Amino acid sequence: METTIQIKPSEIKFDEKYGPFINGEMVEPVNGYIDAVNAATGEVLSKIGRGGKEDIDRAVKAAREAFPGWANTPIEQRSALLSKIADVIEENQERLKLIECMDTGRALHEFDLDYQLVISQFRYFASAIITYYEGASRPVQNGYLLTKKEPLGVCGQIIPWNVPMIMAAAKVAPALAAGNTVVLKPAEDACLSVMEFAKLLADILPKGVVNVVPGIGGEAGQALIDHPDTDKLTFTGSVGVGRLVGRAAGDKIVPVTLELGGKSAHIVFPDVDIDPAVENATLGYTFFNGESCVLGSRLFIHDDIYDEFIEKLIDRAKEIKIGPPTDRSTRLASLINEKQGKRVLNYFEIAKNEGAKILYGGNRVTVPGHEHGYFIEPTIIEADHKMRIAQEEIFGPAVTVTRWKEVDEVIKMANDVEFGLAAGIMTKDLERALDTANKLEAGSVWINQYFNFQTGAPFGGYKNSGVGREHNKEALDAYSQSKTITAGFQLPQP
Ligand code: TXE
Repeated sequence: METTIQIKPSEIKFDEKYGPFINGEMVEPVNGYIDAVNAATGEVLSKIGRGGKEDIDRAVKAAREAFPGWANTPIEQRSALLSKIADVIEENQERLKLIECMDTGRALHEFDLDYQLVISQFRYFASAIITYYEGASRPVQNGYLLTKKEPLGVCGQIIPWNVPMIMAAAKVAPALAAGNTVVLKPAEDACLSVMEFAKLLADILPKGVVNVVPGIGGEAGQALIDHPDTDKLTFTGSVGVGRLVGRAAGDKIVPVTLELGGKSAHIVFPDVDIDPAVENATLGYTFFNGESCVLGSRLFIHDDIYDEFIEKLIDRAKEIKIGPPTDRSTRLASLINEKQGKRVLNYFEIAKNEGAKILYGGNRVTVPGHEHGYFIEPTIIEADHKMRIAQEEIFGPAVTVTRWKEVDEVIKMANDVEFGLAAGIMTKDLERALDTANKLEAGSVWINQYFNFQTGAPFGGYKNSGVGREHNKEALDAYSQSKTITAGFQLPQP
């Protein structure tokens, strides 16, 4: 849904500060503010609240108070309000896209896909909730049994910085649809679009139904997972923090959904048309600036076409326009911050030390007027699949390339990794594609078209990529609990 962007970056007006959004309004944080900077230029765009324990406590209390009212709101009304949220995001999307573009450093054109997914999440759950409660009852001896779904209560949700509004939508929409209230902790590195979203919600939802507390992971995030009065935890981010969230949920005995990292295999069979396959592979490792958990970051290319494929992959990488994020023709822009930039560059050093060969790229690029940003060349690295560069999540525009000859061998290599979030297959042979897809340990497998996200299809990971599924009705299960009521007739006295 490409829209004609009429707003210029210079026309975006930020609030001077974004405090935590609690009980329907922006409030003063207890611990002051931190700067929200433009990832590419370093310009301070605004200030965001440095949420702490007290702010989280206030937010959880507000969500708790709002819970009975929201849980008892008729589902048709909840559904209508979710549709309204979708409409309002749609109306404001040009502005939100630009805000998120400046905040994250990602190329503006990518946000067309982001916001298509954001809006469709709210529309999908507005619709899905209507058919979710089918109501099941059956006669039992001397009575009836019926089952019903109930919401869980207050949900603590923590999201990362790479696709802030996709993450917010994937968590908030199903939680609200199922009748829960929310405390959302967005990432300190990029949360301005989420704070603007909170402001939009103030006019739609009852107070306290959604509360948003920005802040640092070890402070606001930790306080949220440790808070004794939440009934569900949901997290997207690194495996390390995911383990902390999982432990906290275990200590409290509350359900948890985790969406963690990935290192997805993209397998190229020898029967492909090389040019479109190269295009798809390139998209697979460069979209989202490479800062995506589903990146097709391990390319396995069949021996018969390896040399030609690599040559064209390099030619394609040379054409990718690296430039200012807000320029619509830019295809690769700035990583989120210096820490992430240095981490990516350090992985290239690790690769060289391991004996991997950088076939193209590997360097930081300077974009005039955006010297603060970490613009990294699309990077193609020939590597053995056991090397660290081919096993660990880099989170940058880089791909390892590895040669294969036998299908069994490539499936084994594809699965020989701690993650299992996504995978890609390219071939014209559908039977072979489906057979391979069945054998891959991955939650989503894309055949001949990488990043083919469909709202309504389950999304989540195998192995260390997480627990649970989002984007579909399974998310409604994850935010609900079932109750069985058995009613007995009184037996006539003998
Ligand atoms: O993630 P963190 P970071 C991966 C990716 C990236 C790496 C590090 O490989 O390079 O993780 O990124 C909050 N208690 N992914 O450091 O720290 C934090 O404030 C509670 C993959 O940014 O996991 C933020 O809101 N919360 C991933 C969120 O967790 C805590 C997307 C994610 O931050 C916390 C992002 C704590 N103790 C990174 N510490 C994906 N799956 O898409 C931090 N947080």
